[in-house]
Amino acid sequence: MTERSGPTGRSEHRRAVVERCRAMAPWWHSMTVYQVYPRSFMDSNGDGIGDLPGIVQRLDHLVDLGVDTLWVSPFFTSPQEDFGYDVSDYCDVAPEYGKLADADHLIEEAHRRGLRVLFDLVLNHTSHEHPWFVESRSSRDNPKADWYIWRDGRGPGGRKPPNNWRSVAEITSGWQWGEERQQWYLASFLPCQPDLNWRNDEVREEMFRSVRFWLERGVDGFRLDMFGDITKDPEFRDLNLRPTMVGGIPRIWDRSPIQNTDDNVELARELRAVCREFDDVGGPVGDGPGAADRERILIGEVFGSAEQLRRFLAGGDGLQLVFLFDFLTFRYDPKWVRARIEEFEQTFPWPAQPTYVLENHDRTRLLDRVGGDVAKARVLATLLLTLRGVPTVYQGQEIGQSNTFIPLADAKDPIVKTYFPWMPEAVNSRLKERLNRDEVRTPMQWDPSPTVGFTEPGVTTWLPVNEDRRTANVETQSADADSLLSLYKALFAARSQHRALHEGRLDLVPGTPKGTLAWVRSDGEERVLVAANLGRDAALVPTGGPASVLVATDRAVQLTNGSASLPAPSVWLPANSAVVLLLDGPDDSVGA
Ligand code: TEU
Ligand code: CA
Repeated sequence: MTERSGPTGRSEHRRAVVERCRAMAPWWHSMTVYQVYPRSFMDSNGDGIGDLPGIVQRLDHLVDLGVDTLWVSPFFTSPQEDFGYDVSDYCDVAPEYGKLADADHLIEEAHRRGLRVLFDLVLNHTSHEHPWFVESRSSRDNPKADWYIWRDGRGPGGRKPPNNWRSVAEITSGWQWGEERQQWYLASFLPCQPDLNWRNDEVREEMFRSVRFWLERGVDGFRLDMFGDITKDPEFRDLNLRPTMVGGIPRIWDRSPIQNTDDNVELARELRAVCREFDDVGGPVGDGPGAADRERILIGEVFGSAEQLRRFLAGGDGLQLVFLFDFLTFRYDPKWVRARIEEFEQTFPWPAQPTYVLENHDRTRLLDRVGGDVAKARVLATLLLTLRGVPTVYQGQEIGQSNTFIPLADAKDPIVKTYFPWMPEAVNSRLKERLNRDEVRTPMQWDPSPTVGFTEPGVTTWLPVNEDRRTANVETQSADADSLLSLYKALFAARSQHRALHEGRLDLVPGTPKGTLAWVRSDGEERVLVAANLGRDAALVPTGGPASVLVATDRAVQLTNGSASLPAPSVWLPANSAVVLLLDGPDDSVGA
């Protein structure tokens, strides 16, 4: 950040070069992502379970909202123990979601509307029901014996795990006993998800074959599940204790031997090379500036510091993007927000792009994090869509769906069933980080009816419908200019209409009043000022000159053009409000 016009000729030169290159930025630079959890988005055939034809039926919602890229969580063949994150055939569709032709149709229908499509690739593990694992576990010398990570145990009869590697939940070992082989297999997430052995060339080739399978069918890229966990220490060294917090979750172990390894960065390069084979394949998508640009993209689900995660970009030869999850557990505090923006700007300078995420299918909804205060949710939406980088919106976030409380005893989520069946409900109901992921996976609310337009009336939905449906639904909010949905639409529209907002540089404004923060996005002559008041009191933020309002979260937001008592042109922001302003002229004195 704050790389303001430098004093030396050299930095001016760099700025000029950057400005020129921005004009040729690849399509994903200005990408906005909408995450669909297929089981809960739209049910087309009345079985209470969302499906691929259902997604197609609702694609126009994405267009109306103004996003340009759809990410679909896994819909491949699976026993659904982890609802699709346990794949048993990478090249086919689970019957409850449709047929292969439905996946093709989804890509086609999305492209026809100018939307890009990302699928979700689970490379770290398969389902234990995948034929590869069934074969692998059957004996020590079958052809796929080495396709998963098998080791002899320690102690008498090898009945103790090979080392101290922990599963992601960390409360149990990462090793599971395989009776037939009398050996242990590694399962980083759940026991039903054995980790593939990526050091085996046949595994690599076979997985790359599945990647090509979807690239050939026209998919624009992939979200990569647990990407940083794939290649582990070849020496199987023990983990050391190092208690810390990562993304609001307590971590006991230093996972560096099994997470974000150099070999895993190498894998990012290999995968990118596979994608590059397809960069010129396929017709144009949409009619925007990047219309003919078929670069396929990779966005990694990775965990660690921004500094560690940047390595996955491999200087432009690795993943194009990594998810930065800090905002999933944001602190509603201008100092915290400012520090994150500074960190992301420093770590991911142009042409790299940071990413911003407030919600996904794993974590507590943001409305629950702000005590149900919609004004705060509106401020956060404004940050998400005006910062420099790629924003992701999770289905239902745009209408302010909240967590649906579901007691642990009723959980379908395997995390609860595997790791926390012992947890008393009295404790669970008080946890701020919700354990049961079902709570954020209830049906998408299209209208206020009991089955919310997700399925036919009277059908029992796979998870219960949230009671907030009466106000948090697409139909009701579409008819209300002051709704959260209308705000999201206005923000997406401003973002795509103003290059400064989707491709411009970002400069934080120093010295704004207590409780506030502000930044300027600029591209050539165009300058947009975003100011947010996260404080308890109203505040006046100087605009540095004349401006006009593009979007405001609150009707009370007001511009003051300078008067005897208030000489500097400013914007008046009530508590918990934000504004997006188009500045007149290329003046550089904002915040002065
Ligand atoms: O999640 C990986 C992961 O470590 C976390 O997101 C975890 O789910 C969360 O901290 C617990 O609340 C990915 C997917 O997003 C998740 O849905 C899958 O279950 C998991 O991988 C296994 O594939
Ligand atoms: Ca269905």
